[in-house]
Amino acid sequence: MADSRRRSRRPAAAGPAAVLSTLERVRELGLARGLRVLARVNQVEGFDCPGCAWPESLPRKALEFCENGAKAVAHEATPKRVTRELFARWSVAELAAQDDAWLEAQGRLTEPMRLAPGASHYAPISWDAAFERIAEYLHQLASPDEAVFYTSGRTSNEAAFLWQLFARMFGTNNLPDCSNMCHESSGTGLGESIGEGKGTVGLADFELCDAIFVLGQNPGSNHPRMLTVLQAAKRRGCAIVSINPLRERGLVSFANPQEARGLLGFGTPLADLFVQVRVGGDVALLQGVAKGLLELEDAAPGTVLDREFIATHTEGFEAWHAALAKRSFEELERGAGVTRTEMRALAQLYASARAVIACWAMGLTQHEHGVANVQELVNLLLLRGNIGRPGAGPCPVRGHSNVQGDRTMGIWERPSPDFLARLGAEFEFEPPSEHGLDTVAAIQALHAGRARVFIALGGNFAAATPDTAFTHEALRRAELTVQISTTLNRSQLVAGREALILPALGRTERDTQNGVEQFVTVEDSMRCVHRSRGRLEPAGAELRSEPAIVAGIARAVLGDSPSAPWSSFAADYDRVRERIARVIPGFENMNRRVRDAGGFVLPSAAGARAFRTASGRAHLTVQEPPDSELPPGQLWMMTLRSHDQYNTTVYGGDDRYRGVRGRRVVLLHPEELARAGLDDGQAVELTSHWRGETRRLRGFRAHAYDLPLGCAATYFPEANALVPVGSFAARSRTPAYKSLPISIRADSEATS
Ligand SMILES: Nc1nc2c(c(=O)[nH]1)N[C@H]1C(S)=C(S)[C@@H](COP(=O)(O)OP(=O)(O)OC[C@H]3O[C@@H](n4cnc5c(=O)[nH]c(N)nc54)[C@H](O)[C@@H]3O)O[C@H]1N2
Ligand SMILES: Nc1nc2c(c(=O)[nH]1)N[C@H]1C(S)=C(S)[C@@H](COP(=O)(O)OP(=O)(O)OC[C@H]3O[C@@H](n4cnc5c(=O)[nH]c(N)nc54)[C@H](O)[C@@H]3O)O[C@H]1N2
Ligand SMILES: [Mo]
Repeated sequence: MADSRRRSRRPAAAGPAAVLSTLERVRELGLARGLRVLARVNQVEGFDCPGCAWPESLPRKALEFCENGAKAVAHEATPKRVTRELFARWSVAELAAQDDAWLEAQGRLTEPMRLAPGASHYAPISWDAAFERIAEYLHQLASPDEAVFYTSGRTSNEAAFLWQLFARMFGTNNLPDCSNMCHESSGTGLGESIGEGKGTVGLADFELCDAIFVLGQNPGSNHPRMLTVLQAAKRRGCAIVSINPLRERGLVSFANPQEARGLLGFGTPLADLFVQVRVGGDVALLQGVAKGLLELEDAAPGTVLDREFIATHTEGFEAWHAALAKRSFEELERGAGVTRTEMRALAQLYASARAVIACWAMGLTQHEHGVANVQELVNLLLLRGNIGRPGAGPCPVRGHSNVQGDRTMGIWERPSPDFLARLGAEFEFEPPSEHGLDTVAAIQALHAGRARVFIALGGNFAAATPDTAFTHEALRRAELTVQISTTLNRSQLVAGREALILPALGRTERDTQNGVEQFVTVEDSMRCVHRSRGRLEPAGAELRSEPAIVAGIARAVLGDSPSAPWSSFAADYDRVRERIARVIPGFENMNRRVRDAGGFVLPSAAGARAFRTASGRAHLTVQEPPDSELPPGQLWMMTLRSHDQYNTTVYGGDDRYRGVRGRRVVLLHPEELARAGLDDGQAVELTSHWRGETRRLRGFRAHAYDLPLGCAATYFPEANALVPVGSFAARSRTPAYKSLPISIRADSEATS
């Protein structure tokens, strides 16, 4: 545990460098246009930032965006265009030889393109002909379950609702999404423990808590607007704890660019306590903290645990207590890589805080024990009744700006019977009840030939998924792959026998249907549903909105019918929202309420201590700390985002806050470097190990870095080839992107 006041040579997060970097992006759009765009980000009458799902304040600040949000916006609003001439000049093989950053830098897609079977180049196709191709392929399938309908989390509620309706009317629940790779462990863990898969807190709770735990999250890069909220909490005396193998910059020191001090680069230290847990060590750590808490309770009975809450609202306490009693501090210290002194200090801090919020992201979810991580954290919250009262509760911080909303709309391969019954009643059909394919299962089904058509509503499936070689082979075996996208990316180039690219409008752009301007809606990480309306001139006259594209496909496949009039849905999104209001609880009067400034907040039953579990109580669950032992020479590797990327969209090679340049690097403790006989900067080869299988990657460079012994870090998506498709979290099936056993050796043939 280190003191946050220790002096550091690196500059504070955000501050002048962030402002300069933002201005640089804006200049690419032309200064006047760029500033006009940014003034609209996250405003009541503007568009929802496509960056992350962190909520906006009400009333809105004049500038509700951050450096990285500005990058995402500038990327979408770029003046560059991918035209039919580019596709005529470059074959698919030639494009595939370019790196991901080059592909994305070509700009916005402008018209539908088709790669005919056996062809070397994409060629233009009309929208109607493209929809007909899709219908032809879907109609010749032996079963609707041979089709896969993927969704990425930027998709609006309206498009998502139509998309899942179409898939189910077609006859399948094969609706994998990016959430399968993201917060699925949170949804699964929270669902079992507290009866619903979302967080229970709102922004107001951040003004009332006494401590905030931030586990496995790097808000400085991935949710920068969260730092402002942490800073405000800190200033009124709230304690902030970061539990992370890395001392992430944004939590060490934050210079708020919205304040004069911050603009000059003066940083506020945010975290009071850093617990440098080993990669994969959270279950052991949290159990150690719970042990410390029980010691405090024994020393002063009745003052530490919330006995009344435990008795009234939970079950499983005795079994949980008995299981914990059997664990020794020795074994927990080994598992966590943290001493019992630190565990006890954390317990003390937790016990002295009246109300606590626990925030987390991918550092907890992307492990084989991802669900166990989340549930052990919930156990800790339940022990002191830290749920369902002001200033307290679980807060999974979502990634994509509407990933939570897409789930609410029914994008899920395992829909509840209740949801299906309501959907079937509204649209007069019998929805399929059998569960569909999630992301991992979809890859395996495509590989085995059990799935034959793959259609993606956004995202970059070929690059975001694990086991790159296996996944690419799986996509290539498809008969038809379709990408509904805004930019050129890997997934369009790892094509099935036939492939289509359908260019979509982005968030920033005006969406006009039948001469009437439309808006869409999104749900943020804290259950607030609100409008998003773009104002920019669309990047091309041929672009269509996502709702219109989905409706176009559905109409070609299923035809318009009185119960599902697709053309009418696409013409007026109010008609889609009318249906959402009737099918999805909490959306009553959606059209009216979403027009209120700031929208409306979906209720949380767990947040009112009404747990929707079978017993009506929250569960304390018994978790087994994962085995942390590795054979000699192996390390636990996590894959991370840098400061200069949005998921698979890489803007550049500068991870500013971590002071790392270049992306094909592996970060290691200096002692691990020495142990492996490597020099800082040396060319290395990485090998992952899983159930006797190995996967190798060359062309990496070793980089000495402050992270725990026995651990390593690389960047996503460069390292995805090392992640076995079969290595995923128990129950949630989230790929174990952050606990991969690897070995490293010098790459003697590399020219460095
Ligand atoms: N600018 C920008 N913003 C983004 C994104 C982006 O790529 N760029 N992506 C969006 C998306 S989809 C998502 S899901 C979020 C992701 O947001 P994050 O979850 O913050 O992203 P990651 O880089 O995956 O970082 C995971 C953090 O977990 C830590 N960690 C890794 N393993 C462990 C562990 O075993 N235990 C603990 N305690 N910590 C661990 C890492 O050190 C790192 O700080 O961000 C969203 N926002
Ligand atoms: N190793 C490793 N792998 C990971 C992760 C990790 O931490 N480590 N994180 C995982 C996580 S958390 C996630 S969420 C997934 C992300 O997986 P995805 O969501 O599939 O991937 P993205 O990179 O966000 O998708 C970017 C593409 O979306 C398209 N796009 C952008 N905006 C729009 C839009 O408005 N409409 C449409 N139709 N298309 C649009 C663009 O063409 C762009 O190329 O990756 C996962 N993969
Ligand atoms: Mo994500």
